[in-house]
Amino acid sequence: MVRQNGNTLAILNNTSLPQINGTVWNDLDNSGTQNNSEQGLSNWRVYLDQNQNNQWDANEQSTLTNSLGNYSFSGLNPQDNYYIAVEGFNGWQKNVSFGK
Ligand SMILES: [Ca+2]
Ligand SMILES: [Ca+2]
Repeated sequence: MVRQNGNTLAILNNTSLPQINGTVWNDLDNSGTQNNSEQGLSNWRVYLDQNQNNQWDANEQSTLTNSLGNYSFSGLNPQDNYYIAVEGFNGWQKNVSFGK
């Protein structure tokens, strides 16, 4: 999680390759879970930072979160590792990595 101006960006991933689903929200109480009062963040670009340079490169798969802050990737290779990242708005940035 990343704090910026008192807000905390949080990302939850549910990984079941070949699919990754998750949510991006403002974790106001820094609990790591999404409370009822904490709204999802829409239109944030989530991407697979496969070269781990903290930038969204042209060859990296990406998607925008929906109105609830949810995103999903499908058709991934179960043999690979994927590195979820969110493109920073106003300096917010967070990477979450996980194994296969
Ligand atoms: Ca929370
Ligand atoms: Ca990259």
